[in-house]
Amino acid sequence: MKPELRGDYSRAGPDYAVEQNWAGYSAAEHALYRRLFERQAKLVARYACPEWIDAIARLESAGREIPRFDEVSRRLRAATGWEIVAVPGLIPDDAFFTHLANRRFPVTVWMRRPDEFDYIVEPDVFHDFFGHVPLLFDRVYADHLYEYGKGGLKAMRLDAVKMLARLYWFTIEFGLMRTEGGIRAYGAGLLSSGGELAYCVDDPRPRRLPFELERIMRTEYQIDRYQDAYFVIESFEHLMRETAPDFTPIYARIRNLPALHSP
Ligand code: HBI
Ligand code: FE
Repeated sequence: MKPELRGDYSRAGPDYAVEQNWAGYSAAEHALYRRLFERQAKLVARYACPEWIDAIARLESAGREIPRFDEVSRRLRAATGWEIVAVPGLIPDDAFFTHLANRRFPVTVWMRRPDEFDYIVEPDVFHDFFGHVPLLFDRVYADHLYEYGKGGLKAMRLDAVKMLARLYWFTIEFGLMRTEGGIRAYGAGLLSSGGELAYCVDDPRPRRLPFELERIMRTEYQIDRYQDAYFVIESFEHLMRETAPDFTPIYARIRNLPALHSP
């Protein structure tokens, strides 16, 4: 992986899996995790989608300390057949897609520093666990992610990963959902963010666009600031339906069209 990544890749296997080494976390790291959890816990009732709220209730120990991945994996396997695979951080696309295509979600093992309480560039254990893991308990969401993983391996063969990564960005990381109670967040980047979780729902500035696959696949995104546009699904069933077709003709059609910036 790129040298500037901060995780310890020295003991990673060929699939980039590592031991979580739960005993290795310091009391300070558990305390920081708890502070992050408590900050978000104040916001999720108002801003998170119902599926996430239902799932976190089943992970009661999730707030006290950094979770034990093997313990959660046992619960997760029983619920949707998924499990957590501990990784040192960001991993190459083929390893990432292969894990998803085998119903394994890569969760980073390291914890951010206290000075990164409000913003962190690379996903740490809090972003990955708090943002991504609860929704893996939802059958439809989990099935979509499984299809995404298989689609990712295909996209690599078609040199279309850049287009597919935008789909992941505007759904799994920064997606919004329309619910009876109004717009709610399901994206992990939103659910784990101290500021963007309220912003994405309440702030009048960002655009909230109906889900449109081809438009999403053409839309550039910023990684170091709040999004100026979000895409809104009606439900995970809706997301599943919209992403069911074979993407090959779509890639061919949009590959050489200019990227869209402010969607
Ligand atoms: N690795 N650990 C980890 N987590 C991710 O979310 C991730 C990754 N590698 C590649 C990647 N995401 C994206 O490039 C793909 O969605 C395209
Ligand atoms: Fe993420």
